[in-house]
Amino acid sequence: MNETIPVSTALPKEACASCALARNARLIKLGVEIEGWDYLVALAGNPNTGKSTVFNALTGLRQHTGNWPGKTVTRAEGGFLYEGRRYKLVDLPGTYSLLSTSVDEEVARDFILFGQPTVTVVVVDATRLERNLNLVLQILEITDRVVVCLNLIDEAERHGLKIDERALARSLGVPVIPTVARKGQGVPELLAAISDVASGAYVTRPHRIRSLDPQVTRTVDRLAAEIEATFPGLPNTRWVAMRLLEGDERIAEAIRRRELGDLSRGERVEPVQERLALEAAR
Ligand SMILES: Nc1nc2c(ncn2[C@@H]2O[C@H](COP(=O)(O)OP(=O)(O)OP(=O)(O)O)[C@@H](O)[C@H]2O)c(=O)[nH]1
Ligand SMILES: [Mg+2]
Repeated sequence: MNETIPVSTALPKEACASCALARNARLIKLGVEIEGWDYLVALAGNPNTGKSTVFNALTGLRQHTGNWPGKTVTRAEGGFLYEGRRYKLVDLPGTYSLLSTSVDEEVARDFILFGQPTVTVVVVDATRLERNLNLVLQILEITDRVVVCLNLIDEAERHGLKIDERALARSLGVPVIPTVARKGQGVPELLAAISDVASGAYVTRPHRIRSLDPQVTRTVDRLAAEIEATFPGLPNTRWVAMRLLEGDERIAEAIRRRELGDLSRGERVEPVQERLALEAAR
């Protein structure tokens, strides 16, 4: 399953040590070998944006791809080696929003929120940018380590769309890499961006909405502290607290049943959860 690209033969003559071509030559697809990884990378995005195509290009695996939404229904894992670091890559089902309710979307939501990926790559459809940015903005609210893969650039061009990816990267505060994943175009640049964000060489400045009312902020902080105390180590407790305040019954139920991202497995649920849920429903 391993596909090793010998650096000497893979390196085109014109490649210099630091350019994207040279860096791609250092990719070794590891297939299902994922032990001992240094970085965990999630592939998130709306349905049918090319996540599994990117996954296959980087791991050498053959996740099911096709031109209809909902092909990936569970998460798939594969590995690659790049510039001496081992990466575990997780291909997720498509999701429109972190607030979505279908089971496949819940798999994606749980991993993005509670799987603690080092980097989250959000694969977006360049022909439907506005709709896709909803999920990007939600993910930017919960993590700094994001790379946007602006895929299907060929389709966008066919429709006469031109996207200023530099302006988009400035507005979002994270790298935006244009790709045609099916042809491997932009994949070297995508790898370089993932590596730079993972190592901290590229410090992102994610766009965030900062207009929360001070009273709401205080309440969210208080709830988050109680959730943290009850589920030690659970990430994104402020996000969970906000859902509770909105009266999200599924999240309240997930807390009651200790199902949240499976990260609370083994922890005892204190009665405080009932109180939090009641408080949220009020
Ligand atoms: N034209 C074009 N097609 C692409 C590109 N990237 C992926 N595709 C095609 O788009 C379709 C969807 O790709 P997938 O990789 O299955 O998409 P996905 O995001 O994994 O889809 P779900 O798992 O259903 O959410 C496939 O037919 C791919 O071959 C691209 O850059 N350009
Ligand atoms: Mg898929």
